[in-house]
Amino acid sequence: MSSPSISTILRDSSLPSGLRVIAEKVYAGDRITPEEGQLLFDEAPLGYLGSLANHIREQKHGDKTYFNRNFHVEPTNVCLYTCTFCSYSRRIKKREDGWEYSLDDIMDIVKGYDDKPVTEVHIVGGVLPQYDVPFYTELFSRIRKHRPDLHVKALTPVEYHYIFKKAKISYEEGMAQMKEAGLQSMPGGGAEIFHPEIRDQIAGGKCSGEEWLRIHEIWHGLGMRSNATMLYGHIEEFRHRVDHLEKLRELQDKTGGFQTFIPLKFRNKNNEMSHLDESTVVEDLRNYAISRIYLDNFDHIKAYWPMIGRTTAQLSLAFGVDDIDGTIDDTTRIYSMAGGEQNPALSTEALVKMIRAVGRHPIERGTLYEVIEDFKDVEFADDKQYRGYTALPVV
Ligand code: V47
Ligand code: SF4
Repeated sequence: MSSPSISTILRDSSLPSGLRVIAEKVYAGDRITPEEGQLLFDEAPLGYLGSLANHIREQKHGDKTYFNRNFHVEPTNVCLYTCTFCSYSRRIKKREDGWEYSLDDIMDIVKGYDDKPVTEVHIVGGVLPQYDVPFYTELFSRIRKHRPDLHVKALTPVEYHYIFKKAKISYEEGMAQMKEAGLQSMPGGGAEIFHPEIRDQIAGGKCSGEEWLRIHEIWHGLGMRSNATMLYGHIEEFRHRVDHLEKLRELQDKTGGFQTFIPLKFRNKNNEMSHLDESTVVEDLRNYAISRIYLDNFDHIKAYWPMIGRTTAQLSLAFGVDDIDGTIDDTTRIYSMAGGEQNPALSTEALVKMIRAVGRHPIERGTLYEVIEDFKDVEFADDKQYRGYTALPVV
């Protein structure tokens, strides 16, 4: 895939000096400042951002594009909190409209995948008192015992902060217990926007930005890995996004424990912020590219396709993204309820074809980015055409 190179960008005499300095820094492999991050959000054109972000992406990964085979388990959609962007949760007063699975219910869901070649279970859901430390330690150890090859990626600092407080144990003690029980990594959710000016309005009551960062720091200190997200495109300003990225970059300098950054586009169906317009595709691509440029110490930038749709996910691969997640089944309701894909299920073959159709090299990965299967030379029966995308010939 080709975008104008940075040297082409640098030959453009009409390029404003601030943007030229940033392009020179990226070319030299240097870090940009928060002020330069702000300038990118305020003024940088899409084509310029794509060139810089793609340069970094190709320096780090060439054409490699990662996906994994996972499934989601959501123990409950009833929640004590009332985040204004959440389309998924039911208030506790209306808990009869939701679901609250027991340990056995969840194990039945996990067992339903026994004959499927999944490598990861992603567990996240609402916050309720019965889902406490003993519940989750029992769940993690039962899953690991039942299926040791399945990587358990579970819960966020939102749940951990709540359950450790309730159990009157420190974050350090709590995360050590989770590791002991079989937790292997933490997903990136619950980060939203760290800055209290925004967080207090959209996610008041749940853990603060500092607490979110502290729990990840402790987890990394145990030698473990996690992801990070940013929920963007609602009431925040660009300066709040820069602040969020800066805090993640600072923590990553300290621990090196983050694997992937996942920008999450706010979807406006069925929630208290439905009156807000959603960000445009151009804004989404600009945000991916700036994230790639800013987070020089993150290995991967992920586009979560069930949320942004397949076509934007394909486009994002030219704007700094090198991972498009992956599912094999319809197991998450978080995004379909908020306006994402109604049936977020794609077979491995379909994901591979989506990636190839934009000239990239698909690789199935495990949660920790270990290569499970390289699909560069794997041929499928109908390689010429896939749901309107023109697939490239297999090379
Ligand atoms: O924290 C909720 C977001 C997150 C909406 O780590 C919404 O691999 C948009 O973090 N519009 C949970 N976003 C999901 C998450 C995630 C997803 C995929 C992969 C990984 C990973 C992590 O979903 C929440 C919140 O920020 N969210 N409602 C909405 N209306
Ligand atoms: Fe609860 Fe999470 Fe929804 Fe907030 S985003 S209301 S914490 S389920």
